[in-house]
Amino acid sequence: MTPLANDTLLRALRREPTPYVPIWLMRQAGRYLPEYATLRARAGSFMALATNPSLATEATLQPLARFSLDAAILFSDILTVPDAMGLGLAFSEGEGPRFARTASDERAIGALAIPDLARLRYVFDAIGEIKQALAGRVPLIGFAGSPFTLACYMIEGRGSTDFATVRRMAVARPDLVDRIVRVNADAVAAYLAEQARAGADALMLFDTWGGLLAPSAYRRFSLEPMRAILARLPEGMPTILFTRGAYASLPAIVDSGAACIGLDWTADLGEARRRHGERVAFQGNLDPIALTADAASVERAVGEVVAAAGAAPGYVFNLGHGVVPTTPPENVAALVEVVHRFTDRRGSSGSPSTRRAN
Ligand code: 1CP
Repeated sequence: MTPLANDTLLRALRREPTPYVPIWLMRQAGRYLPEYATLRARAGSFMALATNPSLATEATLQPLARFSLDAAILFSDILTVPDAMGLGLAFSEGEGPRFARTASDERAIGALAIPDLARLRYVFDAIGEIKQALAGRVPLIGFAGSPFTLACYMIEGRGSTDFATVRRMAVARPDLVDRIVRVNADAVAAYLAEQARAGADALMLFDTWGGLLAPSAYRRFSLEPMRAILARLPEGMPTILFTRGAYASLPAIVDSGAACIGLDWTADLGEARRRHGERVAFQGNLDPIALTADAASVERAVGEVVAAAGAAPGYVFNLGHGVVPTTPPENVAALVEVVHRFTDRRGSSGSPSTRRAN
């Protein structure tokens, strides 16, 4: 396998020193980029784009062509796994995901099974094609949804602001929620192991909705299944766990087995690093909305996040959640440049454009 020209992300995940703080962004490919809109229109739909390895490769590389990001993230979606379980995923323009079938009662949840990974072959093929196209420039992050976050969409069939049906079921029929997250954990463990075999250099679990739960329910229905997945991944694989809105559970999250913990913007990054920075790396946590402000404000906000993170190894710059579609691409360019400049530990030798290989 080609050695990486820029391995700052992998070093930071291992809490080794890096010449500067690596940066990548959740949803770095996507709707804020005009070339993404063009590509999506050419594909015809989000799923047509995501299931075509060459087009998915193109989408993955789009942000890297514009910005000196230190990692690529596979262009796909967390909901491809329940789709492969037979729930029938569709994305309509401007609406978000919809499943044709839900898994919201005892019969449907009982019938769920680990999907045949051949149905997700397009993802593994995309990883192979992306790795070739990257030619070792930067590492590639593979990912999956957390068992609980997947369950939210599987039970309700679509997005929601509060997932009240799921939270009611967690109280009234915890056995059903246990069952669905257990199947999802088995499916995600197999899926991520296959992503690693296909060439992913690091793996991330996206737990967007675990923070909706009370702490004890979070540990049972979200954190425990994530821990089970992490324990089954190949030895030494760098992993990132991101639960939005669960800062109160951080000590338990630090024990999950993940190498790196993603924080949203409501978390205290400085406190997290002081308390747990010897055990895990951290990733985050600029408010994504900050990127819709003027350039001087973006620079100030980045300075605050970088100061909170401190100089110790084991830190990856990111937003506290995904890039929002109204983000001006120029602000992302400024962000990447400012993070690299503010965190350069090599003194004044070499400008950012000459010192990085990507
Ligand atoms: O219309 C479009 O073109 C689709 C927009 C879009 C994109 C670009 C969706 C629909 N998914 C994606 C890609 C995607 N999704 C990635 C690609 C890699 C990257 O650049 O980061 C990743 C990692 C995801 C993960 C994802 N999908 C999550 C977890 C992270 C998060 O953002 O919270 C979730 C919850 C989803 C579901 C989903 N997919 C798409 C939408 C609009 C949603 C949210 C639906 C909702 O709850 O309302």
